[in-house]
Amino acid sequence: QSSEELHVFRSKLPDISISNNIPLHVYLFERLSEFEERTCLIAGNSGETFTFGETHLICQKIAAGLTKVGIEKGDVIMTFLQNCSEFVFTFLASSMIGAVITTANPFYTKSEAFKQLKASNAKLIVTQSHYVDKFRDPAENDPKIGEDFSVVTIDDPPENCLHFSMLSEAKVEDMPKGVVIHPDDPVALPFSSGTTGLPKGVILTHKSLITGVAQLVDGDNPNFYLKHDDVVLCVLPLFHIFALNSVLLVSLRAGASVLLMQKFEISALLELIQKHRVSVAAVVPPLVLALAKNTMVDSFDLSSIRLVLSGAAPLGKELEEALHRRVPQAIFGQGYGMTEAGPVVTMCPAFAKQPLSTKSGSCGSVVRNADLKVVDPETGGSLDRNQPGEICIRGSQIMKGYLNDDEATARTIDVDGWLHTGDIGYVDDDDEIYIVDRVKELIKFKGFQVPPAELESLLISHPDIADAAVVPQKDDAAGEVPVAFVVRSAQGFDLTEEAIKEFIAKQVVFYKKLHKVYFIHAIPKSPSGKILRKDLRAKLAAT
Ligand code: AYL
Repeated sequence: QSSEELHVFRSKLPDISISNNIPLHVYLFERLSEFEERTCLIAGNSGETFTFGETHLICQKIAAGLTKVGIEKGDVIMTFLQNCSEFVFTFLASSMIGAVITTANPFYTKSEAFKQLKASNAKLIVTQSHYVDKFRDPAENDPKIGEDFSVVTIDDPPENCLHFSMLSEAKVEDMPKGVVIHPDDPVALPFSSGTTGLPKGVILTHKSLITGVAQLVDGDNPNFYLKHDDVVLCVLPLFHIFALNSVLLVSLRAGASVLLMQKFEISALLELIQKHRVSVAAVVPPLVLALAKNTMVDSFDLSSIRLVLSGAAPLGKELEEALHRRVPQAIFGQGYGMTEAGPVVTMCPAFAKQPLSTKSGSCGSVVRNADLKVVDPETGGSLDRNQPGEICIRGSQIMKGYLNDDEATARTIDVDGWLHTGDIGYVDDDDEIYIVDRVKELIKFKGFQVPPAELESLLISHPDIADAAVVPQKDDAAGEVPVAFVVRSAQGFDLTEEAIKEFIAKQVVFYKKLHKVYFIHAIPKSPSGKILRKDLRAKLAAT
């Protein structure tokens, strides 16, 4: 930074003391004796409920069960599940024995699932029986069920798999004794492509996840104030950090109930909100769109909702206002974050116990106990208010680094501890932050990550494709969709757009599908060989 002034932005909320030197599960259940009888989880489809006391007991049993099936401290367990109580139990039980959860999307294709399985070196997968086939018939050097990893299903187990009761019916007395957990030990390993390249394991430690939760719900004046009688909607997937942090973990800590929904279906959602009197809803922009536009909404009582948190992708003002007209009593606000950032960077201060006003379109203010700066992407110097630049965040909540990728880690977290988000934003005169652009490659389809590098490597593996680049195209419903620029190889002159789309669609989860293919003579690249994505995006804007 040399002689220039360093502009650092801090929360208006004072720093608090955070007990981040204990294991995550101990922190989350710290007030168990107070919460014991309260409802912790509500399974939306069955109506089954678990109190905090029951939840804690089940988790301890599963911790014993995991040990019985050979899981030890440091081992990785993959959850390949939609939202369900078993996800929650497995996550917390894993923390209890010092193991690590890698969360994967159960809609992943076989090749996506195997990639994460191999990269994370998971020893156990917890899933549903109808997903097990994705882990069968491995290729030559892929891990094998029964040899390299075990599979537990939460319903009737198919061949070679164990039933979840194997874990949940273990005895609490058999919990391993003497497991010592260090604050810097990993506890979660979600995958993210970050600012560039393929998906990578994001190492989140006990300390980072505790800090991330405490920044939201701890202190006398919590930034994201949850009350004991709150019912928090969990319709967004728990395998993604947004719901994991801002729905599940914060509710556990604060003693609020979590209503688990397996998947988004508008009428079931509206019914559950009405029935369970949901008071806090975490949403993504496409869900806001559905709620704002669907006429069914008018026939349900949504008066219980007091707070709506939107995150994971940009939310348009018009959309926010349209939904607000339907739930006028609710406070609206955004959170902005990134898996690697632990995850929340900024949060709406109108959600605080002593609320501060916010402007529509802002993503809130930087979380407490953290530093934020805005840097000029050209010079690297820090910028003052109202000047857009790359958002950087520093604090104990950020990831330890990427799994087995020191180079990507060093590219993302600099020597002074700043995590570079790849997002362009600015801080206004009222300390509110606005995200205006993204300099990283990442494409966001309905808040889901679409890493262009992953699609490019698939495209290039096609014998008739000589070169390819994937960039985002604006889309009303999804925010952005991936589109490809393709250079056909000499023998590939009759390769069609449809054939390419199908070739990709077979290999990827629904939100990574290509929406359009443009044929081109050469991919524009910098002298060092980097794809000039800006040029391609400009080309799209011009069409
Ligand atoms: P990842 N507005 C605009 N862009 C956003 C926003 C937002 N409110 N939130 C996230 N993004 C984009 O890792 C941004 O480009 O985590 C960011 O770098 O899947 C990228 O999404 C990160 O994608 C919360 C609120 C967690 C948000 C989050 C972040 C989850 C997305 C907890 O309470």
